[in-house]
Amino acid sequence: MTDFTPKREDKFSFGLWTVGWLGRDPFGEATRSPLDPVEAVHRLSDLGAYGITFHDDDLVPFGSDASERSAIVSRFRGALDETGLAVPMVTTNLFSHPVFKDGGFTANDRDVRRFALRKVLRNVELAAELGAKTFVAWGGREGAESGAAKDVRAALDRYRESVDTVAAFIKERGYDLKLALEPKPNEPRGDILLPTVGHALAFINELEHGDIVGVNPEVGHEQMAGLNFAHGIAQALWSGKLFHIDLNGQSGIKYDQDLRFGAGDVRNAFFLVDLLENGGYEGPRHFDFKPPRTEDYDGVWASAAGCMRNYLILKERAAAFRADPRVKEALEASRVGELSTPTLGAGEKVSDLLAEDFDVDAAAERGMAFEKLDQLAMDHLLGVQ
Ligand code: GLT
Ligand code: MN
Ligand code: MN
Repeated sequence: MTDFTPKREDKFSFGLWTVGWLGRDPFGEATRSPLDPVEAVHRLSDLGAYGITFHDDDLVPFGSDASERSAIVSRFRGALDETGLAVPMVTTNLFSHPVFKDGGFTANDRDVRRFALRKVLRNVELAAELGAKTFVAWGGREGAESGAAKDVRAALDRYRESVDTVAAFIKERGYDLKLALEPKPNEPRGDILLPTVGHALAFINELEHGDIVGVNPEVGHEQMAGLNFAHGIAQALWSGKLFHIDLNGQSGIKYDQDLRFGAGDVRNAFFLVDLLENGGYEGPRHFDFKPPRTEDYDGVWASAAGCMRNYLILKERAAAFRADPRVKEALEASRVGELSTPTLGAGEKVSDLLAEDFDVDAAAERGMAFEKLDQLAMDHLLGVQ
């Protein structure tokens, strides 16, 4: 039996807001008491994680003054030094405080936009100070509930202006930091701007400093839109824009469940891990989940451990799938490798293509043998061989 104990080199990281979620939802109060960030660092380190991430306000409560901030940061740093845990990513809370009710970067109120930008720029300094390499921007409040309330084209102008300003600031300061935009279709806004990976990639192409801007897709967010997450990740990788990832679980098109990784759509999780492990992604395997509010702290740590365990199990299953000679044969029969051959030959002219003869009926009759291949994947996923 394989040992599924997480190691530092597995690069598992967790948001402070995940294990620290108190269980407050739109229908009920908190079911857990606050978690000290220093304890979170120690517990995650003991479980085998390599990193912890946070929003500015998760660590330093909104409204703290400079001396409070520096005391909190230095105590947190002490725990990092003691455990060797890294801070690979930092993000900004532009959604909790009532001032952000209509968004941060795209609020209609210009003063709010200027405040949001200042909050982000200050947090970029903290991210650089703690050695983070990725700075995530999730625009959960950037959106609308009604048609006339938001001029979407103007909002996108302002979104671009802010992201470019932050990226230019990072370059000017010489920070070794990249920005990653996190798409989500809805919740908390009725409709959020940059709702999917595809929208975010198209937006990045319009930026002046898009070279240091990529995406931080979250499993559940794409699935809330009914999309195939592994396909979205493949396109982000293909574009060289997968800077970071939020792993969790989701069962179909409904509210953002933030289940532990591996729960929900386990088939997509299998193909996702296969892709991450073989597709050249070297960044953190970051979990953005919410331990259900039914759990006490024992349940929280069991849930965090489960995220890592499920990743490692799926990694092993995906490796066994790829190594199986029957799978190699099935891939061949399905002509999967043939897709890597360019459609036109090197130097071939369109006139040659136009002149070609083709037996359409014979090609139409050939089966693609995908079902056999998929069943082999199922067998491996279910641990039956
Ligand atoms: C919030 C959201 C997450 C984002 C976090 C980063 S905040 O919890 O639900 O998906 O990744 O801002
Ligand atoms: Mn997320
Ligand atoms: Mn989510």
